[in-house]
Amino acid sequence: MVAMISQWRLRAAFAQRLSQMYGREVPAYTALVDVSREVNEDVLRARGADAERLGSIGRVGAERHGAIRVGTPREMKQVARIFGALGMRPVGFYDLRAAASSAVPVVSTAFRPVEAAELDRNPFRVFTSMLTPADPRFFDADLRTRLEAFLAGRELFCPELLALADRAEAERELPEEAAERFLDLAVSAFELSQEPVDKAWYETLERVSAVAADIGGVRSTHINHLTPRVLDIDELYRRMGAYGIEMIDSIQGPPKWHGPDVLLRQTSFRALAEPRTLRLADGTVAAGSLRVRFGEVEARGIALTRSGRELYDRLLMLVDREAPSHPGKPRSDVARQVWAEHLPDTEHDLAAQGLAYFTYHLSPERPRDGSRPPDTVDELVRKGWATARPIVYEDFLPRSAAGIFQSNLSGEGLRNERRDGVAYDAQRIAADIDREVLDPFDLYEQQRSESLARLAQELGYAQWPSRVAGP
Ligand code: OOG
Ligand code: NI
Repeated sequence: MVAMISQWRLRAAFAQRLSQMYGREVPAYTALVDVSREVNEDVLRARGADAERLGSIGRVGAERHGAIRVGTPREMKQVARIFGALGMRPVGFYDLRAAASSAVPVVSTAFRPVEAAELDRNPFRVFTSMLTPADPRFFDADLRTRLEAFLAGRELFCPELLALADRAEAERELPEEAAERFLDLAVSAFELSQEPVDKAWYETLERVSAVAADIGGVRSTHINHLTPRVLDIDELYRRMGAYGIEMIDSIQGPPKWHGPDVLLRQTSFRALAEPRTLRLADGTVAAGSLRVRFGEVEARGIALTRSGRELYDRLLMLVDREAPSHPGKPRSDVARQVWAEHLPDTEHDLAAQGLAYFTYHLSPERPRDGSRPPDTVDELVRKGWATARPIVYEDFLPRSAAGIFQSNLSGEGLRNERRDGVAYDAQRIAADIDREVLDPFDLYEQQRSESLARLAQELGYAQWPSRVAGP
């Protein structure tokens, strides 16, 4: 009998092989993974079971996100097929043109598993950006035409890879041999190409935007970074210094504070000069180097609801406003203060104020004295009938993403604000790739409401009593 490899195994194998490949290409990545593992082991020793509140150590240790960048809707659609094979769906829309102050002419989505069981098996996700050559703030008509012609003439993914991807997506598995072939082709599609880079063309794009050059200046794509998850990012940041790896000067996202971890905190080391061959104007080939790929690490917290997220965005603005009036005080200290003032500092209060997502589960220690369970979620939890488990934030943050992009750009690039940008949104990406782009809030909400439906059934309610506020 032929062994069949299921989608989640394909996904886990792809993430692992990509990691091996990237570690060969960028040795500093391996250092980052090693330090992350050490930090995670230390946190687990120090905090015990509490360290696993936002995911088992098995999940966290294997957890990675990748970032890739493509040039056209056609390429984006092919990427969607490859990730579709791995059980990953497009979630969320990020407009980094708006979020970044320097020239980052891309719009993005993230491919990831969406069901809780799949996330538990392997939560691999890939932040995927697409160039916007039609945006006149960055590209004039002439450059746009040349860029689109260049992109139209390249092939990132071979037909055999795409055919295998379609089969894996349709059948939700592949026979072992086909799986091997698929994984080989898929991983090598994201390897750094040895093909010489046309120096003049690359530099033409680089004057506009280093990101545009990285995407449209070469005839292939590559993994830009691969990010491990760490349980204590502040400790990791300190230890990387000891390894002699220079990190960017801050951790993006929420500050370190005494309350629960929410959303996502990220930091990175600066893009490294990597040897690349360059083709010069006279046709000769010369050794050169390009600085585009970097290393990043992240800590994940609890997913916030829409109103929690609005509060988060407001707090960021407050920190922006406050920071200049405290010269000499680190921004992170200002942020910590703003946080302490405005954000509830317990999981219970985050839930009670509708700011964060939790799932609810019948407690094995519930009262057994024949009493009737209370009929609000809050009381069920407080009186020991149910327990609340935080839902991990599985997505990204536009401002952090822009910060990471920006901290790794060689120059600001050019951007003509007198021109209007072209509009882009989730619907337009969905049309480009012919797939629904899912709303992350809907996915978290669904997890929450499914858990409540299960709980109601276990409590013997035909449905939730009408006075229940929560579900
Ligand atoms: C993507 C930057 C965004 C993140 O973790 O927010 C990102 C890129 O550099 O291509 O990866
Ligand atoms: Ni990233």
